[in-house]
Formats: sequence, C-alpha cells, structure tokens
Amino acid sequence: MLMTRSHLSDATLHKLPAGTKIPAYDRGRVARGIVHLGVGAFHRAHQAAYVDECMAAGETGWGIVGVSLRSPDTRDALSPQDGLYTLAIRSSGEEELRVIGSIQSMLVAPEDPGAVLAALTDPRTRIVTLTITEKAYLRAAGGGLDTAHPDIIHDLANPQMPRTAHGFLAEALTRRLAAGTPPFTVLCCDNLPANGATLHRLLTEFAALRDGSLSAAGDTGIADHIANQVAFPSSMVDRIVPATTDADRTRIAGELGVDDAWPVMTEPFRQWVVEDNFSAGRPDWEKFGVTMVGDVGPFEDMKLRLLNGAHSGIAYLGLLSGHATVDRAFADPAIRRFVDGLWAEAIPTLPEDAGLDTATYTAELAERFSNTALAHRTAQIANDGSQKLPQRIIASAIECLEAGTEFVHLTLVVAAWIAACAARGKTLPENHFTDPLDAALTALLDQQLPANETVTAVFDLAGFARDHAERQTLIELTAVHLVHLRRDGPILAFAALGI
Ligand code: CS2
Repeated sequence: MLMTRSHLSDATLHKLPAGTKIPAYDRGRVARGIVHLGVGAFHRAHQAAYVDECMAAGETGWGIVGVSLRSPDTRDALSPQDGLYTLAIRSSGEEELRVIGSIQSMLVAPEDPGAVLAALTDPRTRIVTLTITEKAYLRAAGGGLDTAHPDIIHDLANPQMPRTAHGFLAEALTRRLAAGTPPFTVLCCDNLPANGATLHRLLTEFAALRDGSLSAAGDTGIADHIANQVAFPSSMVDRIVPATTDADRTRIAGELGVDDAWPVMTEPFRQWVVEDNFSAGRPDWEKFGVTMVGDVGPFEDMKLRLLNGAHSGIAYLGLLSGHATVDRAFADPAIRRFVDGLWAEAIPTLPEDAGLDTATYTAELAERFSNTALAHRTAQIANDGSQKLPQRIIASAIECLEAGTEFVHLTLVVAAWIAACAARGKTLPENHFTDPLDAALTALLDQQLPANETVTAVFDLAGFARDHAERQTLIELTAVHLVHLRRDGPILAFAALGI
C-alpha cells in the first residue's frame, strides 16, 4: 500500500518529534510589519530566523510578507505549509532542526505586481528588507544605475506594473507619500559595499528618471522625497547557506515525520550588524544577537574582503582543481595556504581603529569553511563573479596599490575567475555556473586572445577598476597568473607564488 506522509503546516506542528524547535508564539496573533523582497534560502536562514525569535519574545508586530521578484517556486513550496519551513543548523557532528514561523504570506511579483504594491503601501509595513543578489541592483559597469537595462526601461514606462526592486520601491513610496503614510525604512541585506547607501543612490537615480518621464502628468518630486526623507540603513549580513538538495529534503522528512517541500540548510554561525537608522520603528533585534551600530562600513569591508573574497578564491581555484565543495577545496593544502596569503594581503586594507579582531575572525572563518556537513558547492559561489569581485577582491587590490604594498594572491582570484569561465563546456560542465555577462564573456573567451588582451577586455566588460590610475597594473598582474593557469592550471599558478 502506498503511504502518503502529511506535510509541514500549522496543523501538523504538534506531530513533530520532541527535539524540534517550533514557533513559540500564536501565529494567528502576528501582525504584518515587514515586506521582504527576494525570499530565497538566505533570507529564510537569516533575517526570518531573527524575526522569529523576536516574535517568540512577544514582538508580534513584525510578521513578514515574503515577495519573490521572479520565480513562484518558494511560494509554491511554502504556501501549502502556511509559510512554515525547517531550518537545519548543521555542523560537522550535529544537526539542530528549527521550524520558523515568521513568514506569514508570500507573493510572486510577476503574477500580481498590484498585490506587492498593496503590501508595500499598507501602513502596517514599516520596514522593507531586501536580499535580491548583487545583479538585481542593476548597476552599470561604472557603478550607476544601468539605465539601458530592459527592466529599468520597462519600469519607467509602466510605473504601476513594475518588475524591478527599484520600480516597486519608487511606486510604493510615491503612493505612501500621496496617502500621507510615512515612508518605510529600506534595509538592504545584500553583499554590496555600503549596501544601504548604494541602494539609496541607485533608487534616487531611478526616481529622478521616473520624475522626468512622469512630469507631463504632474506626478513629480519622488526623487527628492527618497533622497531626503527615506532611511536606508546599511547592514552586514552573514550566514553560509548552501542550496537545498533533494537528499536534504528526504533526510529532513525522515527526521520530522512530515514532508517539508523546501527546508533550508545552514551553519550554526550567524551575524547581523545593522546601522541604527530606522524612521518607522524596528524590532528589538539587539536582544537576539544583532549588533546595532552607527557605522557598518568596517564590518562590511571585513566580511566582504575576508569571507566573501576567500570564498570566491576557494570557488574558482577549487573548481579548477576539481573540488566540488568548499570544505574539500579548503582541505587542499595548496588552497588553504593560498587563503592565508589572501587574508594577509586583504587585512591591512581594513581600518585599524574600528576595533576589528581579524585574527579571531579568520580563525572562525577557517572553522566555518571546514564544516563538512554543509557541502557548500563551489559552483554555487562561482555564480555572478562579475558582480562580486569588485567589492571582494578588486577594492582590496586597488587599496594595496595606493598604499604601495605588494600583493599576488588577490589578482590570482581574478585570473582564476576568467580561467573557470573559459573552462565551462570544456573541463567543467557547460552551465556549471552563470554570470549576467555570460554572452559577452563567452564570445570573448572563445577568441582565445593572449592573456593580456583577454584580461583587458574582461576589465572593460565588467568595469573593474574603471577610471583608476592602477587599472593597467592590475591588468598586468592578473595576466601573469592567467598565463600560468592556461599553461598548467592552479599547480603552476601556486608554484609561482611559492605555495
Ligand atoms: C557566498 C556568499 O555565494 C557566495 O558568493 O560567498 O553567499 C556567502 O556564503 C555569504 O555571504 C555568507 O554570509
């Protein structure tokens, strides 16, 4: 007889095994307070877990409306489960299962942009958080808004039916202003440098274009409002969240005794450092381990340059060395030594007077990268290198050059990215990882130009070090590594570094 197992939902919470943590509050009494754009696994392992703890402590006014800007998959998985999902917190020896209840409802923007605008315009919504990934901010190679992007053009022409985060935020803030509803705080949680300020600048740029194109209708002034009256605190978010696999789903269902269509895997470590600048209130996050500060900058730089920079190095050099996961790559003695070298170059670029403890931080990172229970795929981190390397690697390299300090490891990450892109369809599977610049990158790499010309063209395409006096030096340093990688892979590149 075929046995069908029931699925996770409010009705089955009481059936879960005793060791599973479940929402310790009445979900029916939670009121909406946050709209989150980009409700992927990262949000569900990080911000939603912090909010869940606030709710358990009685702060029930911050329920989350989760919005997917593209795909219906998360909504399709979680709606039948009343928004519940399992967070599996995994370390090499142990696993803790926690059911999170802070997501009240889910919307899919392309299906119903009007419903998303209604949620954003609802006066109960006081914070809008975002994890939409680097590429969804639609920055042009020079750093400003990519005004030629088809979705930006679309959103300027169709303000009531937006597709982009910029379009949704600008229209919602316009409607709130017209209705006399105070603006929400916009809390960016993506891995961008000065992420709040960056989004503030891009959205103001978008709104100015929108004001221009709507001026005939007399509907102007939103750019000024956004520039001067909306709070955009920056925040540094950190938790490693590998993509869920079918094996994870089967294992979690076995442990819970009910099916969960989309459990989220993560590590025990988590960190959230937030600039304390909220215009319409916020949960008492500091009671739950969030660090509220006046300036997030030093924490962001430390995380982007030491964690994410090393991650990108491990991903590209790991892929070129045949390692499918971070823990395996990091267990490779050459890659391990490479990461130490990378950290030694990046650490002096961080502010000395900000109280950062880089020794403890890197020791913790080494432990986190060694977590064998995560099976964090190198190919997952390899995605979108053109969007990630500027803040993870190029920024440190430029500062080293400006300070006159020598470096070799930083530029090897850039060369390894180029080599890994070129290896797709050859030694790596065709679409093993992707990048928004793939069409142009592939066309360029197919030409097999000499290393120097290749690196120059890639820097042009991606806008790396654009307008910096040190650009040419960076290109030359990167090209030396690319020559080695092309000739004999990471072995020769490492040998040239004395690794
Ligand atoms: C990773 C990050 O995929 C990547 O590029 O470097 O997602 C990383 O795992 C998180 O930033 C950790 O907080």
